[in-house]
Amino acid sequence: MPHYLVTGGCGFIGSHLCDALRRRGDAVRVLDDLSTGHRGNLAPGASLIVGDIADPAAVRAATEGVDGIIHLAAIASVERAAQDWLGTHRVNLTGTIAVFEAARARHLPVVYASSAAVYGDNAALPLSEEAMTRPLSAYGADKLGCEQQARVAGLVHGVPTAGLRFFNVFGPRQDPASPYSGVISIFCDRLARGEAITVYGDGQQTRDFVNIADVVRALLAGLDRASTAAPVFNVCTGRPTSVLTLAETIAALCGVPLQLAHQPARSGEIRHSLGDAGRARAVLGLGEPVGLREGLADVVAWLRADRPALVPG
Ligand code: NAD
Ligand code: UD2
Repeated sequence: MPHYLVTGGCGFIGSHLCDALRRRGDAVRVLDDLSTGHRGNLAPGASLIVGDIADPAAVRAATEGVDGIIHLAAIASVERAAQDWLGTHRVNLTGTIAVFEAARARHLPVVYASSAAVYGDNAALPLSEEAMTRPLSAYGADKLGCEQQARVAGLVHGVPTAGLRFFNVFGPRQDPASPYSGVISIFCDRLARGEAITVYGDGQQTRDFVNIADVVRALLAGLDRASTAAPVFNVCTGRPTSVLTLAETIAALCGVPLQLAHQPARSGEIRHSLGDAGRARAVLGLGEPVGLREGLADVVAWLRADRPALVPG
């Protein structure tokens, strides 16, 4: 049975991936410092090493005996990267180099998380992987650094990699309590309680919201596509949704009136983000993405099951 190391496996995306690997019978080891992840997210049958991704000895030890690495550990927030520039750089870029270095020593393939944030304010929508990268945030700049180090890993050190540029991922287990959480988990949580939400800017900014089930499919397919050419793939739907439309859709789904307050746009805010899913469909063999409404209903159902104090459906 194949054995994988999943870094960040106690987080939102990582825990869903580990569940999928376990379901197909693979052995799974998780390396996570539990800073935003939770022990309770650990997939049944997976083992956990609590450690820091930027500690090369911890990463090297965690890779012993595995057949491949899926690297998801990161400080996954544009806002936090703005506040703690150097600290997030250490985790997001130095941590990734530590993973590539361990993979070099043990001859392992690596699938790693990049982000749509690498495109920054490029207005040539939809964004294909060939589009120019112009990050607007420290977070996006570090994710681009990961991709460039992946190129070096392949060309200089013979490490096969595949980078997945996730757009805005959503689904159950995204923690709505954190102010750094994704907009969907925050809106679903507040609206399901009948509370007001905050929209940054005019709410006309758009995002390409991709369901966790599609992200897991892309990660599993990425394992077969890692190569020393260091390919990157968009993981997106190709469908734009404005923040305001998102809020209206969730309010309708929860059967509550929409109460919202506006705050100034965030610094480093990208106005429109929309991906071209063509390469991922062709090379990773991904099918039609899960619809937004269907995915939102899953999140609301999960929140209601997890937090019975919410307005019942
Ligand atoms: P998450 O915060 O739920 O998961 C990240 C995991 O990494 C957590 O379990 C956390 O405890 C762990 N971690 C953080 N710092 C660590 C460290 N120093 N050492 C070891 N473990 C550490 O976030 P997520 O949404 O699941 O993101 C997973 C990956 O996908 C990240 O690389 C993120 O940048 C990327 N990504 C996420 C999105 C999204 O919309 N959620 C979009 C683009 C890219
Ligand atoms: C970026 C990346 C995404 C991922 C994520 C990690 C882009 C396009 N996307 O997501 O791939 O790496 O960072 O954090 O770079 N908003 C509100 N009210 C709220 C919360 C958010 O209006 O209470 C708005 C926010 O201003 C933004 C949109 O919702 O316009 C999405 O915000 P987000 O924090 O969910 O994600 P974003 O786009 O910064």
